[in-house]
Amino acid sequence: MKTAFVTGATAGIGEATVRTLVNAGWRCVATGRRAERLDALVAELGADKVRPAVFDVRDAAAMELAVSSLPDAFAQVDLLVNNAGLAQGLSPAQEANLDDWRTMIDTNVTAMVTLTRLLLPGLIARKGAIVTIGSVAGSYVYPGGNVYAGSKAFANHFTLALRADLHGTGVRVTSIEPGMVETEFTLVRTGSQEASDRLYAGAHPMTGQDIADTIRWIAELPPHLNVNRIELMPVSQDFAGFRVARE
Ligand code: NDP
Ligand code: 8X3
Repeated sequence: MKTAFVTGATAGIGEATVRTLVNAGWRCVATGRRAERLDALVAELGADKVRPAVFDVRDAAAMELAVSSLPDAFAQVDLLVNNAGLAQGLSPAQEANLDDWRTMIDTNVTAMVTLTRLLLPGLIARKGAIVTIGSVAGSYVYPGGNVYAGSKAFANHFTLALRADLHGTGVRVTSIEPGMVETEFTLVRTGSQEASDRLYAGAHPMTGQDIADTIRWIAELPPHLNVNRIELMPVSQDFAGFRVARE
């Protein structure tokens, strides 16, 4: 049985990924700050299948402790799913809150590379795989995206760069770059359930399950095959965004 390490498993894409991988025969380390949600996953899927690891990914010492104290059954990680992340705010750069910017960089960039570096030796030893959840926001910018878009451009590109460094190791590396997925993402970004409901209403957005199915597909490809990057959107969304300001 293979083991996945899935960050951000208390909601959205990460939660669906743990459920999907476990139902496909994997074991999962499931991380997040909300312990009660991880406990619910353990109750649903079984303590032999899900190992909760409660820590804030911005706390490097807590992350290292969580990794080093994994019980034997979960310590040999074959698949890292770098999923934990967030956006905060939609203000234009000139009005944005610097604390929001730092939170996004600390979470989406610093924590992601820290965890990747920690798990890389084991992933190389086992010829494992790394899947990072980047975003279309890293390729196509939009007003108010500023640091979120920058952090996801970093995630998209760091993941491709990993592929170069891991050349010849047998480790597979994939950047998954989704568009609109209905999760708690917009609630977290705006602080408003109403704003979240409004964004998704009538848009037929993707679901966490759509992305989880993609992760499972990639994770279970034959060892000679690597998906470098994959961009997904709901049919209702596109990337046309040029504007002209006129006097
Ligand atoms: P959710 O808000 O539903 O889930 C985010 C997850 O990240 C939660 O489990 C949360 O756990 C975890 N997380 C956030 N901050 C921290 C932290 N400091 N420490 C530990 N865990 C943290 O959003 P999504 O499922 O949509 O987001 C998952 C990923 O997908 C993110 O990287 C996001 O940028 C990306 N993405 C999302 C898209 C969308 O439209 N929804 C589109 C493209 C990419 P907890 O709060 O319990 O700590
Ligand atoms: C999340 C998708 O378009 O809201 O990365 O930035 S978007």
